Amino acid sequence: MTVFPKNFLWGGATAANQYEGAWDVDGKGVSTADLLLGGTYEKPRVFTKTVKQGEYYPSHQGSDFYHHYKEDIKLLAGMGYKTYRLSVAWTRIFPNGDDAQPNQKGLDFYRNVFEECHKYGIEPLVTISHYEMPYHLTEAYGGWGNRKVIDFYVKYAKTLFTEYKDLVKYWLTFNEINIGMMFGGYMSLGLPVEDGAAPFNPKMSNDDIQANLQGLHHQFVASALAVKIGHKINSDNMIGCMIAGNVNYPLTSNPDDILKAQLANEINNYYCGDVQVRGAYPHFAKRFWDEHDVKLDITAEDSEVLKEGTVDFYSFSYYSSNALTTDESKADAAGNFSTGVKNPYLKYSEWGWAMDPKGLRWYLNDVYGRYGIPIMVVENGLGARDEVKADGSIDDDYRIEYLKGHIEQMKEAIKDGVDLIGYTPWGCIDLVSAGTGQMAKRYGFVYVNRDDNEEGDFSRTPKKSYYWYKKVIASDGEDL
Ligand code: BGP
Repeated sequence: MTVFPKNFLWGGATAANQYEGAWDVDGKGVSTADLLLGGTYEKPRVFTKTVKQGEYYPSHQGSDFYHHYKEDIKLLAGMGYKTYRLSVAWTRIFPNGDDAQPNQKGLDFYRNVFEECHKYGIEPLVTISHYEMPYHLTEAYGGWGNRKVIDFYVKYAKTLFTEYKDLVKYWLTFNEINIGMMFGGYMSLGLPVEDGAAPFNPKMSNDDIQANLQGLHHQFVASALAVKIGHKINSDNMIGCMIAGNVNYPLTSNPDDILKAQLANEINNYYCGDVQVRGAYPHFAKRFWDEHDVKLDITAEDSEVLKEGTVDFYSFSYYSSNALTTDESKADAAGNFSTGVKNPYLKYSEWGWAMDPKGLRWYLNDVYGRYGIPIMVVENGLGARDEVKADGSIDDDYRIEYLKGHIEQMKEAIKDGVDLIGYTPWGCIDLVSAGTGQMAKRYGFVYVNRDDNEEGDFSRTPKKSYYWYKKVIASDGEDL
């Protein structure tokens, strides 16, 4: 008997706007993600309102999955994948978002991709919206700030459920739905921002918080409606939420630190999780709204829909943890989603993200204890610079070590009693990083020959971790 259940969904994950490339072919419209300039290690990505040809490398080309999907899915099958998480680009299906009819070429592309997956017995897990939406919806309607956008999303989701009824059973309504409220809404909420504004903005004013939370509320309603429709179209559909898993520890046993960490976990994780899993806002929401002068427009009908459209499973991304303190003299912000301080017990990646496998066990137990529904870890991994050796090989032992540590902790969580049903590490084939817009920050088991200077022929090479992960899957997580 292995610890991981026999039908465990081993796999990997990507997202359209970071991976597909071909941003303007076959009728695809301009998405919000297409208007983000690439950043650097030090400088965040910035938004621009007009497409300036040539300035959007590498995101406009990604890893060119659009033209490599057969080869890529074969590589995933070579590792023994049971599932592959990918997103559909909304703008391939509805180029402007409010179009009367879907774009047939976009529908055909994903049908081909899903059929290719099934050729190898790989179950697609589809994110309906991953950090992007048609740009036209932000220009003409104000993005998720406008209730009308709910209808456009629902029409889009309904089109996918209907079109791929025979091919897709696992769905996620929105990627990291909590990110907009944590960092500002451009990437996930399509809220209008000034030309040049950075998409991640941790210093939000009360007005921004109001706008973000209202946009988020519209997304909640859209998600719940999609769940209801998805179940009606196919009662076998399993539709999940996707939360950026935010593990917040108190830096010390000072009760102030403990309360601060508790509040961070409540706001960053349970605010969204509770609405999507339990169907209602949590007890602490009202105080948070009052303290930030937020007045949400929530209709009686919305509340009914939220109750009826709860998800079938809980999924989340996990990369890192935060340590929090009220002691301002210790403020040396570290980590990806962190507003916290350095945790002296952990090592940090080159990008300043704390590496904390045990945080994953903590989070799994925490959310399972709260919700009691099946859980999937749909993103996890180490962003690193890989070096191609003279003989062409890539020895990414650091990545193996990172993933091994996390799989060991998932095992512990299963022994603890958590109903964990799947694991899809992030960027299984190298792709463009969302935060920096770079190719240099790689996550893959497969190397893509393309760099930040537009050099490389997009050829694919399995890294050392490819063969390691293949062994992990073949042994159901026993041979690490
Ligand atoms: C998550 C996103 C992904 C992804 C990942 C890694 O938040 O859902 O899209 O990119 O983070 O982040 P980065 O690419 O910035 O290293």
